Amino acid sequence: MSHAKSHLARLLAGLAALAALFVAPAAFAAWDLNMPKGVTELSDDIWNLHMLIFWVCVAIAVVVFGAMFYSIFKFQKAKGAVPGNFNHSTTLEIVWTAVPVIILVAMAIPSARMLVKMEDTRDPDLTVKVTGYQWKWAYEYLDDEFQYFSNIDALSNQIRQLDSGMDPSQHEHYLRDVDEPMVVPVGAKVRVLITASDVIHAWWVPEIARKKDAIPGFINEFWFRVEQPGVYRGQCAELCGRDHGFMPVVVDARAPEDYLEWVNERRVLAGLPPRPTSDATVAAASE
Ligand SMILES: [Cu+2]
Repeated sequence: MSHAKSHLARLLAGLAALAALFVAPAAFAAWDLNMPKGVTELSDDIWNLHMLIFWVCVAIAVVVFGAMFYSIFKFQKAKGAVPGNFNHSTTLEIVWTAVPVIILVAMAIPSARMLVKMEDTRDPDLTVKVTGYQWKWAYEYLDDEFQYFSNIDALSNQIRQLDSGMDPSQHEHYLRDVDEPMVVPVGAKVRVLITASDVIHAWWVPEIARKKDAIPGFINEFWFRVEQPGVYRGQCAELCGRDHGFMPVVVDARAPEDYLEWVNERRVLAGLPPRPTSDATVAAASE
């Protein structure tokens, strides 16, 4: 008896610990049970839409499983329940067709609105052309007439070599760092034109909530607006060849003034004069 009791006590303690994990917000953060929220206007919208649909699904599950388990327990043969002998109910059929249709339409409206917004690349503050190569990215700032390549950083490259004898844990961002990140101003609508020079690649940064194929001979486009300064990391998301795993994407979102400073450094490197400080891009971004 006491043996069974201690088993039960341990089971209850285990369940309590498990429940605590689900309740504590810190545990949520550590477990990353949900989709990350991201740092762009679009990632925020997508997250909100995702939560809306999630709660709709939860509500449906509660109603459906609630009805099912209620019926299972309430109408047991052992409790003397007698099956009905009808085989058709027009009202019921109308209800169980109409209700899902209404729910689906209600879910389609915000989803379609979101899709339209995601594809609306009009009126950007700046346009960057991104080209995928085996195995690096090229960033061409069309408004400022300079371009450069973004390769995996030297340390990651060194560590990844066969028999390098180095430990990846020596590198905080092993295989997730580049020599020259894509730099964008915070708050600006960045339009990206994306293509590839050899095989299909895909530019992907989860926190920016954008992933787009880079296809030779085609130009795809997308846009994003980063709301928080910082460095955001992603990868090529298309199996593009032997070293596919070694073409990280890094976006460095800077304050508009810092971005302008960086642009001017780049322009000088490209043999161009610096931009006038009353620039429209930066003014729009810092509004
Ligand atoms: Cu690639």
